[in-house]
Amino acid sequence: MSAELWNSAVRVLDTNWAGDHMVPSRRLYPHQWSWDAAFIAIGLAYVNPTRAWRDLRSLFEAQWPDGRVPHIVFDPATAEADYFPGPAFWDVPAYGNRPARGSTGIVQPPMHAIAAWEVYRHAAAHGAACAQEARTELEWLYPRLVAQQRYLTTGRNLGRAGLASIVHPWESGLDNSPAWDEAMANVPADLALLSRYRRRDLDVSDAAHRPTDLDYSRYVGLVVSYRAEGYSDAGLLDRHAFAVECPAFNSILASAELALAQIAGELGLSAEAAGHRDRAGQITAAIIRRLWNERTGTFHARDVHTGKLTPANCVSGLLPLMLPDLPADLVRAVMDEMRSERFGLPVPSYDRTAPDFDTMRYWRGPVWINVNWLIRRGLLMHGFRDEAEDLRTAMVRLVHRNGHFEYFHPTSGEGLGAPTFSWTAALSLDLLADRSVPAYAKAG
Ligand code: 2M8
Repeated sequence: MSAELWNSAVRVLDTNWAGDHMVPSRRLYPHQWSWDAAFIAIGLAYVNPTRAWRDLRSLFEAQWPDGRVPHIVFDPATAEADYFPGPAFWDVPAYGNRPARGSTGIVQPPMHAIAAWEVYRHAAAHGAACAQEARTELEWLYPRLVAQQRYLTTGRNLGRAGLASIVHPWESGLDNSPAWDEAMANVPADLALLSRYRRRDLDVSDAAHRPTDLDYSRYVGLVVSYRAEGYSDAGLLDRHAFAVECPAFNSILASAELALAQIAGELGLSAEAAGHRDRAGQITAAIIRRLWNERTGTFHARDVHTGKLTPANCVSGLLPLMLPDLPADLVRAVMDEMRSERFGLPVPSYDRTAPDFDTMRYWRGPVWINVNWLIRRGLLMHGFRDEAEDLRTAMVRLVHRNGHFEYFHPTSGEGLGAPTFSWTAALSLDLLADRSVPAYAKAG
């Protein structure tokens, strides 16, 4: 089984390589996506580390001067009509040495420091030349990763509590998660605005699997709102309808600081390494202070406008398990929640018992490999080796039986969405190859 799965994953990644970057899927997502690039690099590290570094480099070459790493880097060779909303809709200004309309103006979870460290860790296995390349690339990336963190922890500290806010559901990567339903209800929905555009995703995928038109009208309206001031964050809370602190996004933000501590240590920057560990500790403390719900025993997203925690139980509420300094009683509570009838392994994206649990629709029920990969990291981090191994086996079986799909039906395992999806293939390689515990020091 392993050789067959390994070879099919390699084929997906070969097919989706576009010269200097990877596309998530040729038809549905024909540009480069930010957090996809990180998950993809983690898998490419085993088969083609040069491409892993090239993909990360392509993404960070599009970094904005303020440090933000755009959620999509547009491929100029792809037509505007092949993805909506495309470069003309986002209409970002020229920046650095990049022409106008080169990217979007929003971000995605900062998985890249984690990816860079993982690729670096595996590079030595490919011989001296790869180890040298890895060192050069890590040195190039480090200051850029630091700038990315600085942007998120300062420019996006909209709640003034030490957490990054997302200002668009697309920034979470968990686009139509029920975690945003309450906050999105306060975002004006202008279906007339949407009617002026064509939803390209519906040409190439099943509408029952995708976000609704109502969702899209709000997504588009939020872009128009952010775009109006050139994607500036100054005074954003006063003029923008959506600002949310997400437990998954912020857990990745804190984990990125820990990865940066490892990277800085490797580069001989011990004072910087200590700074990264401190910041990881501060973000962890803020996640607990702001997003923990004693009553439900799990984490919830906070709407910065209303101060309310979302009532929905989503996979994002389990991801603080990634944090090594999560106190033992909270680890126990998150584990109880994960083992409950609401979730189970592999974890679905949403509470299985919720009346609106939807087995088909994207981030409202289906199982995704990337978030389960993150959950596995958390399990390993806190010593749940048996469950981590069960989860690894379950993910490998799911992909082997059903294919390298974008997401999976949470009961039948049927593959859904894009059929040759890059992060599923890449993380399958990692799951087949890497059974080790991530080497992270505690933050405190
Ligand atoms: C999905 O999001 C894009 C918008 O960014 C879309 O629906 O068109 C999400 O699953 C996101 O997490 C992912 O990065 C992206 C590309 O795979 O697709």
